[in-house]
Amino acid sequence: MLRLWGRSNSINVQKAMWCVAELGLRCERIDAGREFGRNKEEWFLKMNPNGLVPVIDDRGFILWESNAIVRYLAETYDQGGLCPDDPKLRGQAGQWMDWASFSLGGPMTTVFWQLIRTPDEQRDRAALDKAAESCRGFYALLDRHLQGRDYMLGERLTMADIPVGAFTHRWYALDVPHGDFPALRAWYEKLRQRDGFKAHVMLPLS
Ligand SMILES: N[C@@H](CCC(=O)N[C@@H](CS)C(=O)NCC(=O)O)C(=O)O
Repeated sequence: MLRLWGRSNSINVQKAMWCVAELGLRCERIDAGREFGRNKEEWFLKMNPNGLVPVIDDRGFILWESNAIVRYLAETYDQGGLCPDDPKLRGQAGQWMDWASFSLGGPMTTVFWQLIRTPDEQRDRAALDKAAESCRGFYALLDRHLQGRDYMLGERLTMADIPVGAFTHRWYALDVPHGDFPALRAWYEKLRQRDGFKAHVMLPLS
């Protein structure tokens, strides 16, 4: 059976677990990271020398990095579905997955840490406002992309939706001005109907 190490409130764990749920795979999730510890122990560092979650063990095959995990699971268990057959579409899926991590992810992490993990009196308001403004710019871009599309790559959910979808849930759960983005909101409402999204992404922020 597939095993995954990582606490349920980590966005990177959420991406992987949402993917697992979309694929209908049986998976044992073991809490690790922050208050659960385990991730700096020797046996864990043998799996992931970075000491970070998530990590999966798929019948002896160890893999870390959440986007790589999503890509591996989609390719292994749903080629032609979550993982598109067409190499061009697959390339675009990778493009949006990397964009979520390397463009949107930076300011989203600042907003999340400032609002959820930093006590009010220690908050850096200027950094928070600047990051939130930057996020609105990225969500405006996403809104334009989603106009006329049901999902990131067109008519069906693919692995391209997973990282941006997880960030978008956080965005709407964070207490900042979100901007008026109808296509983004319509896509997000579709994600909210999915069992895997409900179970693994729509969790209280902590
Ligand atoms: N690029 C990595 C980042 C992994 C990462 O930073 N994980 C965080 C949780 S989101 C972590 O393990 N933090 C330490 C901890 O929870 O103790 C990925 O996408 O998997």
